[in-house]
Amino acid sequence: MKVAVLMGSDSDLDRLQPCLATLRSLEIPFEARVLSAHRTPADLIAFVESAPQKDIRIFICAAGGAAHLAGVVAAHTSAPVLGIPMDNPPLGGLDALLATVQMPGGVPVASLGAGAGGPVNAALMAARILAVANSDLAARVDAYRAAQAEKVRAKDARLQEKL
Ligand code: RP5
Repeated sequence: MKVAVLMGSDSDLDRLQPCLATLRSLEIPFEARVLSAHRTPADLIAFVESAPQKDIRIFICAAGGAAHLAGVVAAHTSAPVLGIPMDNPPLGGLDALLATVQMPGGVPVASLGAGAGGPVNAALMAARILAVANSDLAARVDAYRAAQAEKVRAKDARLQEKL
């Protein structure tokens, strides 16, 4: 089972690296592509329609501005679509967030948060969805949470030493 990570532009890539790193750390195979709902619509639709043959089960779609990427993908697949509103100027991601959360009934897109948490949480949400039917992955998701808690405890311990 694979995840597709789609971005509307290569200008989104740096901020998406934590998403790719999180998928790698959870051993989730993925494809990452620059595909635009506006600039390469035919290529985007061809990719989405070919996804079942490649065992792609979830789409993560990151776009800024008008952010139609996730909605267009959701119109062409029955798989879960996770939208990441990218925080671009001049409106700081509010534009992309509003586009992502205003999908009409019948065409679901789940929106992750704008800002740095969104890309990581998109990977973790994809992992949690796939983990429903994959106990090995569920164990890795549990381990991720445990490691995260351990890091916070270590930070607290360092703070206590300084006080
Ligand atoms: C969106 O427009 C892209 O996802 C990107 O976030 C934004 C700007 O794209 P570029 O003009 O940098 O290619 O479609």
